Parts: sequence; C-alpha cells; structure tokens
Amino acid sequence: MRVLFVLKQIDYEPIGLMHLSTTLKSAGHEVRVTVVSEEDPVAVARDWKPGILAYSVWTGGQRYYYEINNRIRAEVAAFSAFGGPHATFFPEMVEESGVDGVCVGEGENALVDLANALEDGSFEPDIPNWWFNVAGEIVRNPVRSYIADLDSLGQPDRAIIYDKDHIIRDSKIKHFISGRGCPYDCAYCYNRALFDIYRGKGKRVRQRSVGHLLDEVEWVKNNYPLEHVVFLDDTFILFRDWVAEFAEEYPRRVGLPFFCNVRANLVNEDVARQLKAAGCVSVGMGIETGNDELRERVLNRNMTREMIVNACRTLRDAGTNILTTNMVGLPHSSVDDDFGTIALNAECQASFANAFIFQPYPRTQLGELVRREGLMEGSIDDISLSAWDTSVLNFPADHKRQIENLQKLFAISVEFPWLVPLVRQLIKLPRNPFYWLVHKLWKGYTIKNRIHPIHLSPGEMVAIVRQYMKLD
Ligand code: B12
Ligand code: SF4
Repeated sequence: MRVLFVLKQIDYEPIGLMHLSTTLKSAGHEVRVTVVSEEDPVAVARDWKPGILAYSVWTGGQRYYYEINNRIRAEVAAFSAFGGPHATFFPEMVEESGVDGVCVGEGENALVDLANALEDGSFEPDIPNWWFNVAGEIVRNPVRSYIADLDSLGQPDRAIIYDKDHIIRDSKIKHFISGRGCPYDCAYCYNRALFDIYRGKGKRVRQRSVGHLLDEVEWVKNNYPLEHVVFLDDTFILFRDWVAEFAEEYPRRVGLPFFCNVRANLVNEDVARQLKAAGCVSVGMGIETGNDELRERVLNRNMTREMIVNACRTLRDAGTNILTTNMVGLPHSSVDDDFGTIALNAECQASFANAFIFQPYPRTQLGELVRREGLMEGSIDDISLSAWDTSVLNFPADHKRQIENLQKLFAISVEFPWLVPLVRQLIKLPRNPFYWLVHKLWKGYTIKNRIHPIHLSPGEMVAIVRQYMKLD
C-alpha cells in the first residue's frame, strides 16, 4: 500500500511521522512525503496514486488540512487518514467531509493495521484506535495498549525528511525524543488528557533505553551535520537511574552540547551537576505563571514559587542556561498576574523567557473548564495554530490587546525589568509589527547565543536568519 503523508511545511523533524514511516516500511508498505510549501500535493498524488493520504494534525491546523485533502480527493481516490494531537483529542473531526478515519493516540500499529487491511481487501471498521466514517455512519473503536517497549519501534526514518528538506538536513541542530508520556497532571496539558484515554492500557511513561537513544544520536552525528542536540521530551529527568546512565554514556558516545526539558521539582544539585558534566548547555523549564494561586489551583502544577526559584539557582550555579515557558491570558487571570509572571522570571534570571498565549486545547482539564464556564469565543476551530497570535477567551477587547502585546514584550521585560513601567504603557497601544520585530530579534539573539549556541559562517548566518524570520 502506498501511503502519502501531506505536510504543510517542515520546520522541525516531525518525529511522529518518522516513526510511522519506519513501521509502515518494515511492514512492506511504501511511504512518501509531500510538502505543500514546496510542491503541488495534488500533482504528487495524481502521479504516485497513494492508497492512503495521511495527515498529522495539531489543533489550529485542521481546517487547512481538510481543505488540502478535499482538493486532492477531487482528483485522486484514496483513504484519508488523520492522526496527531488534534485527532487524538478531537476525533469528532471524523464527521468532516473527506475524512475517512481518525487515529486516536499512538499511530504505529494502528496505521499498519489499516494499510494491511486496505491492501488485502479485508478492511472492516473495527481496527483499534480508529474512528471511521463509513458512508456517514461513525464507528468508534477503543485504543489498544500503549507501546510498552519503545526500543521495539526501531529508529525513526529520518532520511524521509532529510532527503526532502535540505535546510533541516543541513541544520547543525537536530531533535530527538527519548520517551513518551509524563506522570504529572497539569490542567492545561495534553498529557493528562492522553492518560485519561489510555487509562488501564499500560504504563503512562515509557522511555527508550539509553543505548537505543544514543545509537540514533550517534548515527545522525556520523551521517549528517550535527553540533547541538535537542531532546524534545516533556521532562527528560524523570528517572534518576536513567539520567545517571545517560550522563555517563553520552559524553563517550556523542560528546556534543545538548538541550533538554526539566521540571523544577525534579532538579537538585546532583542532577544539575550530572547534566552539566554530560554536556547540557541549556534546559527548558515551565514556570507558566507567577501567581501562586493560579499555578496551584487552576494549572495544577503542584510546585511552589520557592521550588522554582531554587531550581533555577541550582541550574545557574551548575552553569546551565534556562529557557522558561510561560502563559499569559490564563482563565481568571489579569494583566497584573502576567506582570507577576515577568517578575518571577526576572528573579529566576531566565536566559530566555518564552511566553505563549493560553489556548484551551480540547479535552484538557483547562480547555473543558473554559468551555463549561463559557469563557471562550467561538469554537475549537477558532483556536489558532500558533500560541503567539491571539487569545480565544472572551476577555474585554482592551485586555486582549494588552495580552497579545505583552506576549511579544515579555522576554525583554524579563531581561530588563526596569522597562516594565514603560511596557505597561506600550501594551495599551494597538497591535503593531514593531513589537513582533522586537520579540523576534531578541528571541533569535538569545536562542542563538544562550540556548542553542552553534558556530555559523556569515553565509550560514544569513540563511538561518532568513529562514527564522519566515517562521511563525
Ligand atoms: C516537538 C514539539 C514541537 C516542535 C516541533 C514540532 C514537530 N514538527 O514535530 C515545535 C517547537 C515547532 C512545536 C510547536 C508547536 N507546538 Co508542539 N509539541 C512538540 C512535542 C513536545 C513533541 C512532538 C513529538 O514529536 N512527539 C512524539 C511523537 C512520537 O508523537 P506524535 O507527534 O503525537 O505522533 C504520534 C501520534 O500522534 C500519532 N500520529 C501523529 N500523526 C499521525 C498521522 C496519522 C495519519 C496517524 C494514523 C497517526 C499519527 O502517531 C505518532 C506515533 O505514535 C509535543 C508534545 C509531545 N510530547 O508529543 C508538542 C505538541 C504537539 N505541541 C503542541 C502545540 C500546541 C504547539 C504549538 C501550537 C504551540 C505554539 N508555540 O504555538 C506550536 C505549533 C507549531 C506549528 N506551526 O505547527 C501541542 C498540540 C496540542 C493540540 N491539541 O494540538 C502538543 C501536544 C504539546 C501541548 N502543548 O500540549 N511543537
Ligand atoms: S510537566 Fe509538562 S509535560 Fe508534564 S503534564 Fe505538566 S505541562 Fe504536561
């Protein structure tokens, strides 16, 4: 069976897709990727005649993919399969025109089962993980168990992306994931919602063996440009023994600077020292809000202010730079709360303080609270693909404008707290490209110099800046 993945654009290695490609190919299927920003997907589908059109969708991207899918299907008869975070949390998308199947949760085995069944003509709409639309009738199947042994998946098919996109292939920064799942219950995060779907179906957190992960990093280092390794795991330091083994093996087998995500409650001097000795130059850490009540009661972060400040001090003392993630425009919050978040980030001396505008993703506890309390304007389809853009909560227009402006002036306010009185006035002005530019330039500078430092020739610098300014 020919499976054609249709992507809007490639900004990073899409790790889920690369895993799906590996499992499909090992089961004897053919896989291709078409990137809409680079070629006409209708022409590609017309020439290649795939049996399955596959889309990986995040909330905010669904309408774009419905439209492309319908354009392709106007000319090519194929089964349209949707998966990814939005499909997982909003499988009701199966009712959209042109959608045949929606995969809830992990897709490797689900997609292979579908491809096998369509290929040998044995298709029945009873395949676990799938919601099907069979001539207008919706069939909902339960999920199968979690994939317990991630090593058994083999290595993600990087070539399928690197052969397609030379910018990603030649980038000196590459992305990896060591595990799946997170044991915490933060109310705004997909992890808790995912666990609710999978309850009773296996271990919530799974991690590859250190050896399997390092085989991948080492292979990439030997075959492609690589200077800085980014581990995308939600929380890289969950298991102490695993971290200790990693810290011993990584310098020996890879020995490149790296970035990973941590959680304040898991940081102590030992871990900070181990990470640093292994080559960790920077970590990502969620602060989310400076309002203790909001953090505890609404976000369910289960983490005190003191813990956050201490974790940052410990990391800084070890010589590690810190990228923090934060949300402005939370439900039941004020602009003053957002300035409180800036103050906490400044106290933590964040190397770069990233601020997102809160988005009520479907099926998350906070997404459901927002809908229950009628705090949202419009529907799920109004959530933007980018959490930089706008708030969909029904704040008064003036509050909303301040949130949107503050998101852009957040990081420089953390770096230069003396600017805060001025920023309080600036955010009252209409939205404007100047704030966007300030955000973009400051982010670019700090990410390049503090978070993901790499060596660039003047030519590479120009190419990267051009690419970066085009990204959302
Ligand atoms: C890395 C990452 C990014 C990276 C790169 C993304 C990339 N190209 O892969 C960057 C930093 C760019 C990013 C940006 C954003 N991200 Co992000 N990101 C992630 C992260 C941490 C890892 C993604 C990943 O590789 N997972 C591992 C793979 C194995 O899992 P997977 O992708 O889900 O794929 C599996 C299944 O979903 C399924 N599947 C996936 N596709 C398909 C397709 C078919 C046909 C089938 C059958 C199955 C299937 O099978 C796969 C294998 O089991 C996830 C959280 C997470 N841990 O997953 C958030 C996550 C995907 N991001 C999220 C969000 C919201 C964003 C942003 C919108 C936030 C923002 N700042 O604006 C942007 C959007 C950017 C954009 N333009 O699209 C949300 C999505 C929530 C939602 N309901 O859609 C997540 C879930 C985290 C969260 N906040 O809750 N992100
Ligand atoms: S710690 Fe991070 S990844 Fe884990 S549930 Fe909370 S927000 Fe999600």
